[in-house]
Amino acid sequence: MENIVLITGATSGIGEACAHAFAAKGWHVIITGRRQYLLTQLQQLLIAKYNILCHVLCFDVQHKDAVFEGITSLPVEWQNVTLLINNAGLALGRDSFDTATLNDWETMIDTNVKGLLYVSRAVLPLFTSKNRGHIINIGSVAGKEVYDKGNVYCATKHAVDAISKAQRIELLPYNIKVTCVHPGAVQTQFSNVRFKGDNIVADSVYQGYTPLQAIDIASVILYAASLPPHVCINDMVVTCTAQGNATTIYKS
Ligand code: NDP
Ligand code: 8X3
Repeated sequence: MENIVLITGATSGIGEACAHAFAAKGWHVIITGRRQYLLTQLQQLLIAKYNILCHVLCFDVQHKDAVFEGITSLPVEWQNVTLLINNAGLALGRDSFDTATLNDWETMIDTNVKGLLYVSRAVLPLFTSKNRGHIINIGSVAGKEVYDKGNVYCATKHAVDAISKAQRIELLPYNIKVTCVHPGAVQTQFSNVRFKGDNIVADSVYQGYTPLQAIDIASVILYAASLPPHVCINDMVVTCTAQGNATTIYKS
């Protein structure tokens, strides 16, 4: 099999849109997430709709052993993976530094930073052994600027930015591309998760302007993955037209 992509966080939002976008172009996909039933549903849909192969790995990226067990157990034909999209992530809460919940901080750090590190290291031998590969990390505008009550979420996305830069220089000897995509506001389950099921507040995040949709970011990721072997997009900040930076959205 040629052109295999492993996508973390494929049960929703940007990751799910990536699974569709890559499968539509004939890529075979390894989809991962914590919710097995959604992974199974998506696997069936992708196979039926795009006539591609799809492998499911169900794990929580926070759990180091589960990540390594899952990836090292890939059937041999799937070990030819050429692209990793480190997308699984979340924000929890929009609270001031002095009142934010420590558990929320820990979950964001364990998922967005440590989870991304575990998955990257687990997949890496499949790239280095073949002297090729592409890692696309999903950062955020929150990894470029810090906003009020963004504290630890912003810190985790700044870490993704730094990790991407480090991977890019340190993996040069293995001919591995590293791209970091930094979206602005994308209308997904992100805000429902951040505001812990308060869907009125979550919906209000996307009112008064036209936000990005998950497919917009998936299209950009697909573009970055489709360039010739000698071309690597290092870094992309992608917002909707109404958003100027992490804190400025023109609402009508
Ligand atoms: P969604 O909430 O729609 O999707 C998040 C995905 O991450 C789900 O598939 C979820 O799967 C997975 N996930 C979360 N925690 C874990 C975990 N511990 N282990 C494994 N998988 C996990 O949000 P988005 O699609 O918007 O978010 C995707 C990425 O994009 C995140 O990294 C986010 O920070 C980033 N981003 C989002 C923006 C936005 O405005 N939406 C803007 C900038 C960046 P499951 O629950 O099944 O495990
Ligand atoms: C998600 C976008 O603006 O809530 O990373 O940080 S934002």
